[in-house]
Amino acid sequence: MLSTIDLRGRELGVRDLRHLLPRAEFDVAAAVETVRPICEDVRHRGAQALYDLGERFDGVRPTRLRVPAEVLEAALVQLDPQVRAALDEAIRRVRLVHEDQRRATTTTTVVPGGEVSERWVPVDRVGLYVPGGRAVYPSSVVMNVVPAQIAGVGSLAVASPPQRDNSGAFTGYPHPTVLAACALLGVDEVYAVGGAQAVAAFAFGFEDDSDASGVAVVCEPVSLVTGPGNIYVAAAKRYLKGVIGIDSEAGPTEIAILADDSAVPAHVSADLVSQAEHDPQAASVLVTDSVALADAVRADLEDRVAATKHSERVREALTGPQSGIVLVDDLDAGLAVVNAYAAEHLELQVVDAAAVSERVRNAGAVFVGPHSPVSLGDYVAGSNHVLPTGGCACHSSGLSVQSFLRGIHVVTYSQSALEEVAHHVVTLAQAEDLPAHGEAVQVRFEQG
Ligand code: HSO
Ligand code: ZN
Repeated sequence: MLSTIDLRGRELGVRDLRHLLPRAEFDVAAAVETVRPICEDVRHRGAQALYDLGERFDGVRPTRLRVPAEVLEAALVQLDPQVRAALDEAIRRVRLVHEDQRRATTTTTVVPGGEVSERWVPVDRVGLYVPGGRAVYPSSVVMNVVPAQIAGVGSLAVASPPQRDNSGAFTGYPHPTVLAACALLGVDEVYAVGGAQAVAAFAFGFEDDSDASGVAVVCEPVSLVTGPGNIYVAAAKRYLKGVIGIDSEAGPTEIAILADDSAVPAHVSADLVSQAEHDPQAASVLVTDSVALADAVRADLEDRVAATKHSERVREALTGPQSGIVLVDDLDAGLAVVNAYAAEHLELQVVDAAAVSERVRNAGAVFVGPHSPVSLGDYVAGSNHVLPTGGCACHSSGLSVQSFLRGIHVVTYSQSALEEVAHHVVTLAQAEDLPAHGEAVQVRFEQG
């Protein structure tokens, strides 16, 4: 398990490294062709399309598209008390961290009488997608809803696929633990819609006049859609980008571990398996200068993979071309590798990990030292788990309060402050052959 990429003794630049390092091929462009008719069906047939598409893709016709309040309440009442305690603690910690991300208005006095402020204004309405295929993700409800609420988003809706095997009051609705997480966070607008059709429903809105309440349910369009999903969700986000804003096109999850011979093989192995459990296309990459560690991790993986619940999925992920062990000469070479790879999650299991973490330039999130595994961050570290994948950590950040805000520049100049700089406006307007720009300033200073 885990192929070896031996980079020892080689001087490699970023371009070479990106070429040599394992990475999943994720053809979103091809999937856009698949989701186009689905999104167009939702645009034109609205609620009826959503019922039909649920039946076709989720294997169950949603009972009602909008989850009734009493079903949300029932989910909270029936939530296992231990799960509730864990979710409460996750919410508390994620709130603590994200409250520190609030942005205050800044005002810069450029010259006396000339000011530029920046106001941070929340998006009016957002749609949060919570996947529900291979696993259920109440933790993703927390990671999406908390920053949106702290940003001050006024209107917030959640969509998650109806589950085939829910029974009783939950038949034809999203997983009850997802519903309970929504209820815990005070989210009351939840839709039993999954996949590409959920992104389209958010983008276009819809009206459902077949709702059993007898009152037509109206889902207003949103301005921004966030949240992870499979390749079809990513493709729908790409197709509808422009109609809506998006956070990112989250791909299969990735873990890279930079480890030296101080690392405990069982910890490294367990962490590699933990993220491989998400998806056969998930990537688990170990970067090390220690052949002894690499051998010990491989040995540990044999038993661990055989014994783990989702063994088949994990084995496929670990034997896939996107996963492997990268052997390097030393720590510096290892850092060059992980910076070129730009993993969604990077663990540092090395001597003096805190100092090494300051040299990390590209990663969605960094997990420092022996007691900070990625699965801590997935649930209760307080950090966000919606992170850039596929190398996007080179240019993008994970989900945060900032993702739900827009900075608006507010420009206020007095007459004298404008007059003082007018000649520069006129000069630049002439240089760009846009003289009317200059005249718009000059007209303010013409006599009589
Ligand atoms: N590791 C996933 C998040 C997650 N893990 C949710 C468990 N539940 C992507 O960061
Ligand atoms: Zn995870």
